[in-house]
Amino acid sequence: KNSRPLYYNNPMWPGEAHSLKVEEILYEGKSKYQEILVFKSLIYGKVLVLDGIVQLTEKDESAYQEMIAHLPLCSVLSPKTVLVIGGGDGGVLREICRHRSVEHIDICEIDELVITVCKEFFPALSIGFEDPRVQLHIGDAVDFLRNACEGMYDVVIVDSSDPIGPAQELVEKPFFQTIAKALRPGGVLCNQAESMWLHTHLIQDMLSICREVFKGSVHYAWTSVPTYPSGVIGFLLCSTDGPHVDFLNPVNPIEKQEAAVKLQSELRFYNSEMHKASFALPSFVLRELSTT
Ligand code: AAT
Repeated sequence: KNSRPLYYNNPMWPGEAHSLKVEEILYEGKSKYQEILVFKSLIYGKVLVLDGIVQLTEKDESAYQEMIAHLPLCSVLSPKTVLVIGGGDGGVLREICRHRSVEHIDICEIDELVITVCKEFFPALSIGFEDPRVQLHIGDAVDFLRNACEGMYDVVIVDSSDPIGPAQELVEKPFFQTIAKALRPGGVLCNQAESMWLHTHLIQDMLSICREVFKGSVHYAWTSVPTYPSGVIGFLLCSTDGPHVDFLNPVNPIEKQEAAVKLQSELRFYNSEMHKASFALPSFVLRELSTT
């Protein structure tokens, strides 16, 4: 349609766009917060797009959801309470639910329509909402965290969209401070942290905020997601003051967990080798991130 915006003008990646052949448009709508689009692509299966930005495709969603969930969950012994910010498709919930030790998962998603649409078009992801340990909260994560109990969570996962639109405040210092407060001593945050090829300044800013706010360890990891801008996406892993967390050598390896054989055959991307490898950074990234 002529009315569609020109997506190569997105300020997060000016002058750049990635194209996927649309076989069929399955859903187009607008919520209070964003435009929602679901289409069937030629090679990547169904695709979820928010405000013109690909959030997931059926073909490569496992790379993102498995890494953002298991990197933090395998870095602490016996995680029990988890908070997910964003993640309305349910894929991160699906991954967290694989951990038997987990007793309670809160999820705070701002846009109820994302959940409704994903339940219809992405049942393999939204299955995450069916687990009885999951409690859904519809609202802005900034407010949710302001009211969260102190020291309540072992792990917080921020699976949020890019910081334009409803996720703007989710890269600012007060937000990270409320997360640190909501974590128990030695608790862990894993935060979606954009592309090392496109957003080194944003990553630098987030890193320096997190180094001030989180008194344990702070690391950057990354993975390959072909349909995200530049084909990679990063994660910020931080721990609060308390028992030391060694992110690089998982203390709670996925291979050693209960029902591990079944679990490993279900995982498409994550394993302990991928975990360790994800912290290796190219020289230009090491240089740019070390000065902050
Ligand atoms: N797993 C899919 C990947 C996502 S989804 C990001 C979700 O964060 C969206 O459903 C959006 O509605 C939600 N969200 C945005 N802002 C807020 C907020 N303030 N509070 C709660 N939820 C919010 C992310 C893909 C990353 C793509 C990188 N280019």
